[in-house]
Amino acid sequence: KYHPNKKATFVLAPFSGGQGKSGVEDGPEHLIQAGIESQIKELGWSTQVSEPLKNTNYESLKNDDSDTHGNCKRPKIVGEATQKVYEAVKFAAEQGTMPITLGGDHSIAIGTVAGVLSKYPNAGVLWIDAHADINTPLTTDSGNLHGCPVSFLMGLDRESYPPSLQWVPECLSTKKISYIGLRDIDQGEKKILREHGISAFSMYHVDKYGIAKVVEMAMAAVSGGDKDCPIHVSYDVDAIDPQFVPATGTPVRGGLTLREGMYIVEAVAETGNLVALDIVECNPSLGTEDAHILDTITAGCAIGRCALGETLL
Ligand code: B3U
Ligand code: MN
Ligand code: MN
Repeated sequence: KYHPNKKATFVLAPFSGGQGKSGVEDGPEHLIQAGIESQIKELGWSTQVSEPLKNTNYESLKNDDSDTHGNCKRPKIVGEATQKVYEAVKFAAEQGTMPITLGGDHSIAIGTVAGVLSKYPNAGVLWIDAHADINTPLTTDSGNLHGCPVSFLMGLDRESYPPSLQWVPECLSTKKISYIGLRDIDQGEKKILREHGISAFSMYHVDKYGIAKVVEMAMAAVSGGDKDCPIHVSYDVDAIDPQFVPATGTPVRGGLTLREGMYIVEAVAETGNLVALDIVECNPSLGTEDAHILDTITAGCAIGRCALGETLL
């Protein structure tokens, strides 16, 4: 429906400043090396590549211990990198292409979601994750900004934002997001989810209703009755169980099977309403055997293919 011409832009976001572990900045290169772009071309898409972070070495900037604001770690580089990702995703969407952003840690979704919502203001966001990523600078214990992107997009606790993130538009309504895969949520996050009545399907709900029903309910929740509602999927690979996706920064057991993880994006593809995809938190450095890296990267590629229609007949 939204992409009859099948044009996609791979936005590479090799950024790790939203959390402490290095290696996640190598995710995009590994996914490209494993053939994600050529696999999607085989599905009939034409592709281009955008590298908004190319001329900055965020890894060297990451060691600046003075870059803090309250409890938040590295707000300056997170603010700068996410703003560049924002511009690139916005541009890709405005050109009528589907932005497929390869992370990097999940803080980059500040840029992707804001970019997509500037082109499609009524888009719904499906946040596929073991974590809710909705801490604010006031609630975060870790200080890692990859645990906070959703709250920045919603403007929660806005007065506590570091100057470098004040550019973020308050673009995401609490009614336009739904989570799938949650199983590790902080107390402060639970309070936010409850107080705002945010739609969330944890692993308990996946077990209770089955993945097909859960995806149907999540899409209904973000679409608000509009059968043509554009959908942005922000996919943190740690939603899938670490037995399938071990090379990620904060693995949590008891997750989605690989098939359940693929089904989510297949079902979105079937609607024709997908307008953007993020694949984040692949960290090849955290594989203790080669098979861990291969499993993680090939799962990332499979998410991309399924989202772009591989398994539709
Ligand atoms: N909620 C915790 C843990 C976490 C969030 N996202 C990931 N881990 N990947 C935090 O740090 O905010
Ligand atoms: Mn996440
Ligand atoms: Mn996560």
